[in-house]
Amino acid sequence: MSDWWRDRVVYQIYPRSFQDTDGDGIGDIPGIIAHLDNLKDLGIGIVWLSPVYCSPNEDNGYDISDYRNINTEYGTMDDMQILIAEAEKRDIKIIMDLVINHTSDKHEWFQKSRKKDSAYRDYYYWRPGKKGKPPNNWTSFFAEDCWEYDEKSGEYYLHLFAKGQPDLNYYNPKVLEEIKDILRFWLDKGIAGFRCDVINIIWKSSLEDGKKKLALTGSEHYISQEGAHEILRTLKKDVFDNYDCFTVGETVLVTPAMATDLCAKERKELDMVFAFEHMETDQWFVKWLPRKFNPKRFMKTIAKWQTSLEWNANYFENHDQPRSVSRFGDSKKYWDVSAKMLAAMLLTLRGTPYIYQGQEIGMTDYPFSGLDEMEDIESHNLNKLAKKKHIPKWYIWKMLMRGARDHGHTPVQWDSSKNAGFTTGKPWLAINKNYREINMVAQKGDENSIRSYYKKVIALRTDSNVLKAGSFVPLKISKHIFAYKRELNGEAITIILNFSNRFLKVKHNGEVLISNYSKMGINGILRPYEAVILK
Ligand code: TEU
Repeated sequence: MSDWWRDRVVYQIYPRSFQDTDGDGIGDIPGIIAHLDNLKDLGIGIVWLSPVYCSPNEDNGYDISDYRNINTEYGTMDDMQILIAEAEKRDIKIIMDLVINHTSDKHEWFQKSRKKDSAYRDYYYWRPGKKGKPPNNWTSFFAEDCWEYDEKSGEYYLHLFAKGQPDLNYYNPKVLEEIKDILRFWLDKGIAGFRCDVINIIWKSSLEDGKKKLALTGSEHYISQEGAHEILRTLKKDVFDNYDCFTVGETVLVTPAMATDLCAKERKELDMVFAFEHMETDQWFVKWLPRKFNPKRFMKTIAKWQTSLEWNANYFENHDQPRSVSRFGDSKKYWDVSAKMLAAMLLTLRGTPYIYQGQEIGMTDYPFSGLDEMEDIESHNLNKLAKKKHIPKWYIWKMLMRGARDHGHTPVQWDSSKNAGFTTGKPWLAINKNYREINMVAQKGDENSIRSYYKKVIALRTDSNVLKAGSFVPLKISKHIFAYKRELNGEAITIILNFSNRFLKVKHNGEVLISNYSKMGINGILRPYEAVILK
């Protein structure tokens, strides 16, 4: 079986915000089917679907109550089958989100587990408290305690995320068997792999107190433990190896060494991982503490990962992150060229590129005016915690504006009609007012648009073995310039990026394959946010 996932470009769909077809204000699977031709036209080869399984939506689908059924908001299993078949007709593979660190507390297993004498008790972590306090001092990813007391059984259960997301206990071998069955269920339906949610934290090597930290106290007991590696090897051997599929792990707090252990070919665990370090270069310790974006720090981190790992899963956006053009580019004066420059970089690094819905048209952060406009549980929890800690209101707002995941959740802007063509009903989350200027239809018809640029660079990559498989050689990282070469069998492609709003002098000889300015810059001088790809 070939490593086809190395040659394709992935597009992430957050179904809730993609396209509504039944007027309930929530995106659905028929809406995805309706846009498959659009994705094909862009040059997409793989679609990653954020969760569409049954869920009470405490964390928008990342709290699964039934792994074998589709959330009725999104459609039916028939819709899902049609989606897989229609995608296949267009040679687009579908991967699903695999959320197995936790389930929803509404999942049947947990409902049964709550009863103390049940055979399901050990599917989760239940522990008695310590002198009226939780079993340990760990804190959750969502700015709260990570133990919830259950009156009935007199014990606490562990939840590293929201209360409604109890952690599964992999010390019980039955749990892994259940998961294997679920994987086979979906792979048999024609799914081509999984994006594995927080997969490097599924094994807790002990439940002892953690060293006190600003965030995530206790994480030394569950980040990339040997137990997680073992589980991954088992899943690969017993399930994944029997299918033509691939896995990308979402791996929190990993170093390049840890990531290598998770995805080096010979270890037979995952095919690639999403690391976070480059996305943390504009924060202090946690994402809620914003730090001025420093291109050099960003580029250096990218170069470090490019040269440390054999293969990377490259991304600048996803459903947990603000919009990249607002963050790493200039969404005001240089919106167009800075979005294109980021596209050039994403698509020419070594690794599999992941585009998040709306990124290809340069969607921007949302100008929220208050917490009541935000839906995300993480933002609401952060607000509660920060208030408790007496952090001034204005600073809490600054934190929220920087970190709110809802920036990436506002509905996709399809056209300039009412509600940006997303829904005929009331959208579940506000639509960015800039949809009349920033939308898909307008950009599809304009050969100089951001979307057309994405399309061009995707095509260039798809046709180029150098860009698909070549080595990454850093050439220059200065305050604002990032230059690197991709090389394969004596052939080379050079990429030069200007991360500033100034004209900068950089020698670039060679045939220009693509520049993000419609008319070429002056040879040797890069215009603001210019990207050139040279042969
Ligand atoms: O995210 C894991 C994770 O680390 C999140 O906490 C994320 O980085 C967060 O925004 C940090 O502040 C995954 C999913 O991508 C996310 O959507 C889920 O909420 C989470 O797991 C729980 O399943």
